[in-house]
Amino acid sequence: MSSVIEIKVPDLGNVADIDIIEVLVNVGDQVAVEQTLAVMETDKATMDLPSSAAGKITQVHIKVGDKVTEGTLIATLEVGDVAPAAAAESTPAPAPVAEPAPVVEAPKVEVAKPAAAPAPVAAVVVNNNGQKPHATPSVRLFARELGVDLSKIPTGSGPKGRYLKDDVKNFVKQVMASPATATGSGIPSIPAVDFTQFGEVEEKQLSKIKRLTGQNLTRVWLNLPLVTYHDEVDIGALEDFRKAVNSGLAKDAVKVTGLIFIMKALVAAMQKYPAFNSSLSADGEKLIYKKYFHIGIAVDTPNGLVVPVIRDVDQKGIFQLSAELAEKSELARQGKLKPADMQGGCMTISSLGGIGGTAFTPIVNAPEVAILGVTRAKMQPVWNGTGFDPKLMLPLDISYDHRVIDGAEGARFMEALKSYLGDIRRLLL
Ligand code: CAO
Repeated sequence: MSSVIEIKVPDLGNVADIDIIEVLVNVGDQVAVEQTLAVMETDKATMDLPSSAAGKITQVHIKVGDKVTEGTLIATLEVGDVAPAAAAESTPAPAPVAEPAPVVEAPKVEVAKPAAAPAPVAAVVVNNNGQKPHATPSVRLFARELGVDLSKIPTGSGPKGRYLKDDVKNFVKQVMASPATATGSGIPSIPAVDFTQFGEVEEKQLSKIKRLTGQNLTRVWLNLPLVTYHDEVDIGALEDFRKAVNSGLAKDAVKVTGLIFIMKALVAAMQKYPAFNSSLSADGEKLIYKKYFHIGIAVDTPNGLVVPVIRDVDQKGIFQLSAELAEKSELARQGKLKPADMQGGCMTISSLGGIGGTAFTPIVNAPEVAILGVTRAKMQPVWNGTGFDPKLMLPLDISYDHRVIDGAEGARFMEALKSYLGDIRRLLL
């Protein structure tokens, strides 16, 4: 059997004529115990007016701008199977002040809560000296639920600059729409500068590839704890072998570059250390180990960086891989790669060796967990115990997601990779 109860303003400790600044329910709404029905504000504090019972609102007796005092009727509620006497006993009370460092004492209230009621929404003491953003407890709760720091929102659009729910919603929308802060990191954006004040300028639209790459790199940079480990390996023997292989090729055949051997050596190291051929599950709880070995190769194109994927590198020979890389990198430069050509990579190689460099810190192509950077090999004196030998040293950089790979494993992986590149006969073992 249902009954009707009246929700009134409780004892506020000799404070009268308090403004109603928000009414959060309408006739017909279903409300839960302790759900905030309205918000009051004095010149020093804001307080929620919670419901003492669960039920359906049949009448709302107040509106924004009304002044209320102890006993003022707020709403009438139809509740199921509750004796009116019991309901009347649980007169609602504003929830106690729970935010740190209140600047004034909260109004004295008699709190009469049902034993098993959820923790009430805290009434918040608002400091109007700018120390705490001006917002009602319900808006604060809403902001907290979305992880929004109210102080990051420049202005509130409510009366006296008070933050409203819409301000929080708009802020979230703005953050989601911004590629640079798409993770909700709240990092302040780079301020706009009028460069014409310093000299002549020209504006050019970024290519689509550059824009998309930029968004992806920013996402990875903000989400992954990256470590980069640098080392170098003597590739003198490998280069001799590569030259011998190329000298035996027909004139129009695709030349084998060092990168092809690096791909084969990388796969062998991934087979030895399978964590490098894994991805974290979206909830971060599991590692997904891949049994296939598809390697992405970063290719420099006039429109920006693209990463074609060479599939099943473990099952292909040097010449087949050379032909495929030549074909894919040409398609990339002509902007003719299909989306499928750029999907499914297990690990990426970013080689700047044809250009120069001694070391760099490549950014992992997530959800992959590691990337290998390569710069230009050069002759260097290497100490042999009694004197210096001239050696062709290839610099290698490996960046990895530290959530998946720890430092020692990263170093061991690099040692394995170096052992294969230092003596490619090891690939046969
Ligand atoms: N050390 C010394 N020489 C190297 C070398 C290295 N590490 N890597 C390549 N070379 C040499 C090659 O042997 C070749 O020499 P020859 O002309 O005498 O044969 C020359 O440099 C050019 O090589 P290449 O770049 O055409 O071929 P590749 O297989 O090494 O690389 C590709 C192919 C597609 C990776 C490359 O053309 C490319 O686009 N590189 C840029 C990738 C990039 O932008 N990475 C950055 C990503 S992060 O922003």
